[in-house]
Amino acid sequence: MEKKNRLILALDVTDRENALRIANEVSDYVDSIKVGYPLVLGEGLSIVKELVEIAPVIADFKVADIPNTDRLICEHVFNAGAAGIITHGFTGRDSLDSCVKVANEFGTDVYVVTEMSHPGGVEFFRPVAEDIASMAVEAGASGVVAPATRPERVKDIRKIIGEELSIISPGVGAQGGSAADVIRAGADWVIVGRSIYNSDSPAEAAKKICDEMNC
Ligand code: 3DU
Repeated sequence: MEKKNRLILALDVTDRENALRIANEVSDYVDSIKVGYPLVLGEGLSIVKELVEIAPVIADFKVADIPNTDRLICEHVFNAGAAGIITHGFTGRDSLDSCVKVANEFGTDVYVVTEMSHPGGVEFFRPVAEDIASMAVEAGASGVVAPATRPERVKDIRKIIGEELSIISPGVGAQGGSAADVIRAGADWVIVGRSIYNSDSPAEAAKKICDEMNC
């Protein structure tokens, strides 16, 4: 993903019309659009084909299954035109390897969740986040997902993954995290949903976050 604005839009609206309107309004300010279950279950995977005309798409399906099922999911997503996919890592190295293999065939990116940004994200993830980050490096993932609500954890995870992998970081705005703080802590991109798509002016909201990060 080209680093221009350091902002990824989490497009968790559930209908095509709103999705395309918001995506078009913020396209100057975002490097990528993240879509997940809310929009794809609402409109089908074909929405990805439409959104890639506006910006590169990351599919946030938090893939977490056996290697064969993971492979099938990744193939669908990349055939639809997504430039990247978000996977879990707790399912183990063989499952992650399967996703990375498909991504390498398509020339796309795999981002692995380390520790989640919501309060419950510390319950089970905290003790394994570092191990998952190390595994992401060893498996040849493109990057990891780390919590903007805990910039100190982004710092910890950056130490483990080094400079080659990217950190994409959700939790800014509605979840309480600060874009500037988490970029300072070592994130490459922030992922922002509600603060943008629920705003009366998504473009102004996106611009404000960009300005905070000096991009
Ligand atoms: O809180 P927001 O509305 O800005 O949306 C954050 C997005 O990032 C949303 O799509 C959510 O599913 C995703 N996400 C997290 O919030 C936290 C994680 O650890 C991983 C993904």
